[in-house]
Amino acid sequence: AAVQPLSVSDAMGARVDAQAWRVDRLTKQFQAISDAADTSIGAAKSGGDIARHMLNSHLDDHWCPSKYHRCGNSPQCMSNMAFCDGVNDCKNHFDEDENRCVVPVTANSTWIGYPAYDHCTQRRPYEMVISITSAPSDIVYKVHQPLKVQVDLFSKKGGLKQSASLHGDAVYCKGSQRLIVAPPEDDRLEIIGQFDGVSNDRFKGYIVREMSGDKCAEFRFFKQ
Ligand SMILES: [Ca+2]
Repeated sequence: AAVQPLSVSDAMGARVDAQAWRVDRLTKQFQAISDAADTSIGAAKSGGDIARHMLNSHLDDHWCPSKYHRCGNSPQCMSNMAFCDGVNDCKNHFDEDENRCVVPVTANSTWIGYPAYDHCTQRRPYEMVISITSAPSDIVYKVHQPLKVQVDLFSKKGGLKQSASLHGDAVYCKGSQRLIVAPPEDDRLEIIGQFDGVSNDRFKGYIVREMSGDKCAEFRFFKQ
């Protein structure tokens, strides 16, 4: 049989499929990153982390299974995907709480971070600035807000000040209240910003090895 050339509608269909596949793949990648962070944050049982968990009972990683969060002070657990999707899932409606569903990392906001410790970055920056350059409105999943970010790193080498400006993709997950910045450099270190559910003007920025999910640096970020 003769091979039929691809029609225009076939080609369009293939393109839509490819786009859907890319979005799906991206979502899965972010989910994997988020899971890795869940694991590493759950595994790090320093005094500071325990205190943080005690202060923020609804962020207690041990109460609910992975990918789930507590409905506030209620014992009910709810999937991350159910948070801020416009439907009340928690009995106490905590998943649709107005304050929780705000995306604190708005377009044009700037966040300045200072190292608490740093065992892994190439540049050992004394200051890291994350600027949200845009927040695209074509949201596929309401629980995830895709973002474009600029990361500026300020460091010193041999007494000389150096700076580097990097651009990349990020996503804010309303369920886990996490800003996830894909690795902006070839060292495959990603930045995971964890908001505490109380203050929307600060977050703890963990530098995480993409493959293992190990935290190897921490920066404290404040909104400028
Ligand atoms: Ca919901």
